[in-house]
Amino acid sequence: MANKKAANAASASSFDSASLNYTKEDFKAKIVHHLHSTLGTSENKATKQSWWKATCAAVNELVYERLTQTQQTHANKDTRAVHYLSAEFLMGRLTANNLHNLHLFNVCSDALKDLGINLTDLCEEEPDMALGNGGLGRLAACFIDSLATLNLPALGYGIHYENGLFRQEIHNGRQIERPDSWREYGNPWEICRPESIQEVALGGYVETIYSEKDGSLKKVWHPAQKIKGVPWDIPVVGYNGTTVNILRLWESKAPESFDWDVFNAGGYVDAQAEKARAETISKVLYPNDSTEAGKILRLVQQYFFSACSLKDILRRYKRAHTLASGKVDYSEFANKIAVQLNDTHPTIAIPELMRIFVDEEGLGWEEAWNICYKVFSYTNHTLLPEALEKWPVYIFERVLPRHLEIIYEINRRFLEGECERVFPGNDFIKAKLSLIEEGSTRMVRMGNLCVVGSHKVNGVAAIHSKLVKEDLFPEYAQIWNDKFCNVTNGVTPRRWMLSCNPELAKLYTETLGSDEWVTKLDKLKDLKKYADNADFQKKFMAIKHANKVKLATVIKAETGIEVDPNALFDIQIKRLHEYKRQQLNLLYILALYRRVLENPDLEMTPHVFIFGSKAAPGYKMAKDIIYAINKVGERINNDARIKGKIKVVFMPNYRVSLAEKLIPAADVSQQISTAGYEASGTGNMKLAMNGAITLGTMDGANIEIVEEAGEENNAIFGLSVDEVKSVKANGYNPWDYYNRDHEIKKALDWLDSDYFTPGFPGELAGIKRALLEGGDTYLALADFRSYSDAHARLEKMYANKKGWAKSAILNSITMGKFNSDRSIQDYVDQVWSLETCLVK
Ligand code: GPW
Repeated sequence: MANKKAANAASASSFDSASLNYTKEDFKAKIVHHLHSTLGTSENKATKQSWWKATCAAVNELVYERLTQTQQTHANKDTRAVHYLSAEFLMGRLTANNLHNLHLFNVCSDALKDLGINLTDLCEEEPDMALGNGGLGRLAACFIDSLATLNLPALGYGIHYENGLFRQEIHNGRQIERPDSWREYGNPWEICRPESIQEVALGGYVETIYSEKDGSLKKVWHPAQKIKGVPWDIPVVGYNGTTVNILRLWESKAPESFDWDVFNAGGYVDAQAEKARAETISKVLYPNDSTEAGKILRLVQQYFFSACSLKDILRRYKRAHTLASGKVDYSEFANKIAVQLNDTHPTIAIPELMRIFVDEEGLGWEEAWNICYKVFSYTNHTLLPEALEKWPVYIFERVLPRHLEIIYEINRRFLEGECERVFPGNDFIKAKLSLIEEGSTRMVRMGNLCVVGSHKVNGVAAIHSKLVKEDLFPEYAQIWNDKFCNVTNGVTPRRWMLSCNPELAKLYTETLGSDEWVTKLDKLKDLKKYADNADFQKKFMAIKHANKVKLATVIKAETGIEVDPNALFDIQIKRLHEYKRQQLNLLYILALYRRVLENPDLEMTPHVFIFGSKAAPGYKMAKDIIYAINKVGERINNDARIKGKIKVVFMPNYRVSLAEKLIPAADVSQQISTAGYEASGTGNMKLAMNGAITLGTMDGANIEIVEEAGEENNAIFGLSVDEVKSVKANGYNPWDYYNRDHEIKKALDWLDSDYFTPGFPGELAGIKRALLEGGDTYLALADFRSYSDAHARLEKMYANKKGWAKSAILNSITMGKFNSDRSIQDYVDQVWSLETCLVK
């Protein structure tokens, strides 16, 4: 019985289709129908892209039905909902994900097979929806998957960038950025909603009007410009498929009416230029991860999507809460609306809601504020000073003059109220907590505004939340201790196991006799008894090997490099940043290469170092590190003396769909940030779930990962958060390490030669300089020896096949905590107090 159930759950399409009354034949008919009637082509002429779009159209028949059902149910019940405001949603591809969540993957695959088409191939037709930079944007994508899966009323709000994150090409080892036009040939998942267009204002001046009647002062904002926000909806299909929520992305347009005067005056060209300016707002995603661009356009983007989203929220609220008198009853607003700010990027929503309440809806300040802070909550994702947003006051004056006044008023009331009560007369602390930073250029501190204007502030891993409370905002924590909390990040097992590693998923489902783990990831712990089981280990390692074979093919196709699937696949995939320390990985590669050259008979497991990473286009050192990885790789990969013992692969254009191929094939997951700098990390979770062993520091969520999986099953090294603090406090001198550690010296001097860049000495010397003269801000040299020792421990572990299999299995099956469903449940319990709403 258990076996039969397992077989059904794992693979039989009869199970899938029966649950939805969708048979293979139905699906075939629908695809062919859409090929004809939607795509206007026929079976013998259709391109792969047409087949893909026809398949999406067939899936959408179901998606739209459920979307409508869900939205009606939420509206009828007037449910409390969370609104997740994020400048980034890194969705990747949606086809396989939607099919899995509807339990239609196997039916669809079989239907297409009959039509002579391979579904996996077809999925490759879909361009990634890369509307995000990295972890923060991908987290938002995992979270909306979990919100729908948990049947929670939720909307994602963001920007409909015409160009997502740049496409990376590598030319002679260097990163070149190319535009990413993800919807050039149409996107079958998005629906334009002209009926929900919003208009927002920018610039201009504020007029103060004195009322003769009651002596009050009224503020009237006379904006200089209006921008139209056109919503595009992406259905977000929950696993099991009953709840379909909406991700609403705003595209900027010039309002129809704007240019008539100019137009009639013969200003056709000016009018077109004006139109182009309006459309610039949603043109492109800023490619900076964890650093601030500080550009006016970025603030305009932030206001544009925050203001459009709030107007949308208010429109919906008013529909349900307008009294017979025509007045709106705002007493229920904070009970119905929760707004989560994904980092400080949408902070401007706080003064915008105050402006709407006070200037437009006629609420008193206190009444408005009492609603406002209860609505908002804020997630902090970094402690890096260069990533904490600050906007010059002069930019605010030009772009959002009324909002600046409101921020001043929030600040005045805070400093004279709560702040004065807890720190009476303490001007030093008041200056620190002020929403305005004084100085030659006065700045608005968006993080401080978030803390003052939210009822909850959370970090994204236990250690990070502690540092947010104790190091970043300690005085605020003295004022509002209970405001601060932790929600450890998570990732969706639907995309990051079920969909990207189907064979492993099948093994787990068959062994457990159920696929419950896909939502209740903790269930995988029941497999613990198999961690030592020779047969299970064999199956597990065979799947890993097959995934490595597949990846080797991709590597060959993308880079021309041959790698041996029997070698250890050691993977570091994440944005390029000095704090993430790809340069430390590179230093070790240099040291290892030298060891092999000096001792050609050195016994070692062949080792493939794989990188995937984009650098912010303006981040010189990051780009230099990419160049160095490629140049060092070129030399090593072509050095016959080392007999293929080391390979270095830099995979170009790292993105979600590439991550889905790399992660299932990883033996080792490098998570080597300087302790205290990586807020959480989420790639660490994805890799561990898929059976990679973590080579990492005690930073971010790594701490919680090894707490679950056992330190003995991973390779932990390096300074702890407290040790990093004390090393820095005692005056760190990287030269000491250079002078005392022979391998460090040799590796750095090598970079300062022309060994890797023949004829161009010193091309890689910038890295050495940053680590020595530059002071090695991220303590790479301090951690090098301990890192090298951890590598040695890994090698030893890998040599013991059974031991390795056991550790890999234990890593994979103990990651239940890092299911994003658990993160969302934590938000529900600690921050949002939402209720599930079942949709028929
Ligand atoms: F700087 N993160 C990111 F905090 O991907 F805003 N982009 C960003 O701009 C920022 C943070 C910001 C990442 C963190 O670096 C990573 O540690 C974390 O796991 C992720 O956000 C999701 O919380």
